[in-house]
Amino acid sequence: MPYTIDTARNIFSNTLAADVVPATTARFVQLSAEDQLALIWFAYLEMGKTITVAAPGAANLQFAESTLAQIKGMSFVEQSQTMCDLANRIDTPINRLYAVWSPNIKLGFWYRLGEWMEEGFVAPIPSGYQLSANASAILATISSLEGGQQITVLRNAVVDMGYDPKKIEGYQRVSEPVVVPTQISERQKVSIEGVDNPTIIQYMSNLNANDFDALIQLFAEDGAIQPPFQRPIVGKESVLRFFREECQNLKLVPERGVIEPANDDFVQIKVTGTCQTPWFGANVGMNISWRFLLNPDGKIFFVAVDLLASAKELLNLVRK
Ligand code: 45D
Repeated sequence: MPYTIDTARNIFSNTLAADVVPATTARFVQLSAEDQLALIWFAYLEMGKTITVAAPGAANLQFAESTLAQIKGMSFVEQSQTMCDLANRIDTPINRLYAVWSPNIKLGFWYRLGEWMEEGFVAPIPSGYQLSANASAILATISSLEGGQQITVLRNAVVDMGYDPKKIEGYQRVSEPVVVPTQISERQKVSIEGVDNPTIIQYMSNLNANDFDALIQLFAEDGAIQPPFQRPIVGKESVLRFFREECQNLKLVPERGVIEPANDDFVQIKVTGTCQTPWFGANVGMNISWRFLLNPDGKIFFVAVDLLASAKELLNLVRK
């Protein structure tokens, strides 16, 4: 039977992803808006004691600048309402703007609001705010997670706020400009224990170099990528857009892997290692696996990127 995207998703099906992340996100979105904001505030403060988030670049903030200025000009009551509206995902002008921003713009926007909350320009979480019992339990869960899982929960919370873009007719996404790829001579050589397949080596190297035009050439026409806890993004055009909008300045550190033949002259390859986001750099190494299915032409038909349940999973290269 020829592979479909759906059957491809099952390769190396014994890979253990950090399901605690979507489970925690699902609990989080049930909370009241006030609780959501306060919980993130406490989680962010707590995390800030051990890991520092990098200030967003100007490119990430330029599209949020006028909205930020608008919020800064509001009264504390209006500011609190605006932040609650974001968490409540209702239909407001600001929520419609927020909806079409790339994840990095959304994160940069909240980074700046957080700074202003600390500096007294934006309404703080009321001192002595009491989290509900549910919110306290979720905060305890988040605190117990490893760093890569914590920042993924926070990122999810931020990405899911605002109005639902699918409800905006003909919406145009807004994302930061694409940076120039790293010069070939400056690129670090990739080596992966157990995997010398050129498509895989080039995938890692091109992604690390922000060379998305070269990267997309490695994919089959109907190829797909499945980011952690997301549905597959299918077709070269959509995959390229995803790379340009959401994958700049990542650092992939693949360590080891296995290659084995699959049906119909396809090849399946699993690689494990870590990945860094520009927001936290080497402070947070996320434990990752890449599950590739290459077609007989050596093109990527499917790749799933999973955030692993634990560091122990990095050694799970069983051929299943
Ligand atoms: O509500 O091979 C306040 C792909 C309180 C590509 C706040 C990949 C109120 C292919 C604190 C102000 C991308 C799939 C809020 C690989 C409030 C590929 C602010 C994987 C919200 C490997 C909160 C990449 C703030 C991966 C400012 C896995 C929170 C990338 C900031 C993962 C949180 C990246 C930040 C992650 C979180 C980044 C900056 C998880 C960043 C997370």
